[in-house]
Amino acid sequence: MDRIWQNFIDGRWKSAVGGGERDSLEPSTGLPWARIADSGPEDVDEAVRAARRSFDEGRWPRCSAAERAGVLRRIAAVLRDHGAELARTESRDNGKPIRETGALIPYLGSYYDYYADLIATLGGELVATDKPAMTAFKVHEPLGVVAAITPWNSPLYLLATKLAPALAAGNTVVIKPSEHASCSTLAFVERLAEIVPAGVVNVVTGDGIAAGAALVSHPGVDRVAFTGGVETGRRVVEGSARNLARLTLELGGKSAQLVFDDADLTSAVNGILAGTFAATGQSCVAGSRVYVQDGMHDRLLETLKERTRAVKVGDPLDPETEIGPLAVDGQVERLDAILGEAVAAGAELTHAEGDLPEAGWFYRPTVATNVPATARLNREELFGPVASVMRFGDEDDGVRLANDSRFGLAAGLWTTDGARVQRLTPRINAGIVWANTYRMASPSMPFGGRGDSGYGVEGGVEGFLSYTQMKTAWINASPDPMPDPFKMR
Ligand code: TXE
Repeated sequence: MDRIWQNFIDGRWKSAVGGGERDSLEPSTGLPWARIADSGPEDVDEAVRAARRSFDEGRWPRCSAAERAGVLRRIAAVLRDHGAELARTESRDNGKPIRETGALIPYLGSYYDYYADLIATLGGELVATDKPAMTAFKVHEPLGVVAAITPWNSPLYLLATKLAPALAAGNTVVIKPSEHASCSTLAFVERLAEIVPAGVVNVVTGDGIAAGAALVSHPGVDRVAFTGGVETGRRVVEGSARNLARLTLELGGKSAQLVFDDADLTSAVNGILAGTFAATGQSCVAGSRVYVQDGMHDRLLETLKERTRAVKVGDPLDPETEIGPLAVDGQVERLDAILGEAVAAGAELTHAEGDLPEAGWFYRPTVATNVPATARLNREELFGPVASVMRFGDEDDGVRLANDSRFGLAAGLWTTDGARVQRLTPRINAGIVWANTYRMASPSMPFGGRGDSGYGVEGGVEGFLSYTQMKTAWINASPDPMPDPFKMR
């Protein structure tokens, strides 16, 4: 056992009130590697009260933007200086290959730096009105206590997109990481203890019902930022309604990639591999519905199958590993069931060929063909390394197929025709369109979906504003007395 982690509340480590703990399993072995607090409503209440006190009485919301920016820059430095060790923790905890976490986690510092830069320049604004002698202005104020609920597929990334703007705006935060992968969040927050005032960042671990639902519906919470599954998202809406907490929901997707006859084959194949196999397919933007135009179909499929057969599956801590295990117990059986249904309906599968490790929740990267449009494989978010490859005829056909989903998070276009990209981008029903690239993200670019993919954006200026509320002020600068409201002028 590597470590027993407690909750982090008001600057101190604390066991869950009832003393409960739960195992954190290592996906590459399926065995416990750490323990975390199994918290309930009382722990959540204590954390929210600490965050509330820090917001209502503490310095954080009232200190200068420059001071907050300084703290954000120190947080960014933690991610850069300790990125390698945090990446190792995350890779052990959720099985994501170290080649991905090792590159991503130090980069996450740029989210904290971006919001530090933003608040250093963002001011209020004077408003011209039709009323003489009045000074009218508007300013952005923090909302209060933010509940940040994160999933297991990319804990520190999905925390950065919430914590950085929330802190920049002057809010205080209670984080509830996934019970399946809490350790990298706890290790990160441990490094913040010397940097961020007590009570400003708190972490409560535990499952979705006892800890998550209690947090979302707590009367002391003003804003909920949620990334997770669709059904859970619906429950989060209901819970947060009790308190009319503001909400953003990032609920994943079933994104399409359209490959046209004129696409660059190598780029398209690399994009499909990145889109479906990165993070072992456990990525909200996974572009797993691949539609290929008739003239390109056979060539692309052959190349994709060849590359898939050679993908290296193995220990996530080995820098050579391209695909690690699935993060959560039970997902292998779920994927087997979904693929089994597709095969029974006529689908054919091509897998990676090397041996799989004996223990752990490993799954062979797979390309599926002849998948009926109605199969679960083509309808549900899979969260596994499987691409379905289908054909399409003309542009209209491609757009119709791409839009045939309840989700609306992302889409990829592969074509060398720039006018086509411009023509099709507005016709695609998704929050993000990537053309001749995939999985591109930056702190300055908003990110969010529509339909069953949720609502609201994270990232960019808009992401920051969603952690603020507007105050407008009128100041009467006239030397004349306030007129009597009951006398006609
Ligand atoms: O996520 P949950 P699950 C999708 C993906 C995956 C499926 C199920 O398809 O296979 O969802 O994953 C907390 N109130 N995504 O069930 O339950 C929970 O403890 C408040 C897409 O593991 O949504 C965890 O911290 N919180 C996705 C977080 O919600 C609750 C990322 C997410 O867990 C709660 C993850 C409740 N009632 C899964 N119930 C993406 N958008 O990238 C659970 N939680």
